[in-house]
Parts: sequence; C-alpha cells; structure tokens
Amino acid sequence: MEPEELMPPTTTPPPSDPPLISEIETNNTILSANEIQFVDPLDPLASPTPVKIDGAIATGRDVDLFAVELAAGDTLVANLDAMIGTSTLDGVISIFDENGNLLVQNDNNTFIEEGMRVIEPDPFQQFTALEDGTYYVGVSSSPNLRYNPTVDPTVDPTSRIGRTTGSYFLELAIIDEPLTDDVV
Ligand SMILES: [Ca+2]
Ligand SMILES: [Ca+2]
Ligand SMILES: [Ca+2]
Ligand SMILES: [Ca+2]
Repeated sequence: MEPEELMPPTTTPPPSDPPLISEIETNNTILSANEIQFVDPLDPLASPTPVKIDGAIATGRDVDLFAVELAAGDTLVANLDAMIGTSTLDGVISIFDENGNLLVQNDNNTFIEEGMRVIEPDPFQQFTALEDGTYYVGVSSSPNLRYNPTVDPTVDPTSRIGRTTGSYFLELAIIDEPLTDDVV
C-alpha cells in the first residue's frame, strides 16, 4: 500500500479580519468619543491597519462617536454593516471636525451595479482630510441626521429620534488613494 501523500490545502485562507473592538458607552459626544488606534503603539512604524468596531444603537437617540487622528491627505473609509446581516438598525455615518462641525454624511450607500441603481440602508462614507487633526466618526439611527455631537443627544430634546435600533459593525480604515468606486 502506497504511503498517503500529504495534500496541499486546496483553498487559500481568507484574509485575516481586522481586530474586533467593542464600543464603550457612554460615547455620545465628541468629548466622550472612543479613541481608535490604527497603529499598534508597540510598533509605531507599522502601516495603519483597519479596525472593526462592534457597537449598537440602543435607543432612537443613541449616538456613538469614535475619534481618529488623520494626517493631511489621509483618506478615511467608514463602512457600516447592519441590515446586510441580521440587525434591524438603519444607520447613518457622519464625520465631524474637531469642533463638531459636520463635514460629510451618508445614510444609505447608493451605487450602480450591472446598470442598476442599488440602495443599501447601511451607510458607506470616505473622507480625505485636508489638514492634520482629530476627526470624529458618528453612528446614529436614521433619520437622526442633525444631532449636535457636542451635546449628549440622549438628553437633547432637539435631536430627532431614530426609527430603528440594533447592533452594527463599523469598519474604519486609512487608505492611500481614495476609492473611485463605491461598491463595497
Ligand atoms: Ca452605542
Ligand atoms: Ca452611544
Ligand atoms: Ca457596508
Ligand atoms: Ca441608512
């Protein structure tokens, strides 16, 4: 009987997922935002790696804010996955400057696929920083689009109440070149 040959694996391993980190409440204002590190503090010369945040919009007025440091020219990509999975959250991504001014916002990711316009309730937003600084990525529940990130929206009566609640994954990455195609 022939000795059994060890077969090489027939599938390549999937690319390793970014490290999963959990949001830490309370993170409802830019002052209490969760700080996101793209570079391992023990290996500061390593290139930035994406992070994946495990969070939840717990009430219609919950807002989750994440602080990121960007250098001029850095492009931040923020990709939310909620309804594409089993979550009931219809989320919104907003990006603010260090003073809480809204810079860009996306409620629903819209793109063209095979000639058809596709609208996903999970938002996708990229943003290129013009100057070095701290920027804030906010997650809220649609239509809570005009909250003030310097005031806790859970106690701000002017904040609109989101229709849905639920869990989400938010992937944040710094890339060299802006994506020309929004398909995610
Ligand atoms: Ca939350
Ligand atoms: Ca929150
Ligand atoms: Ca997505
Ligand atoms: Ca949405």
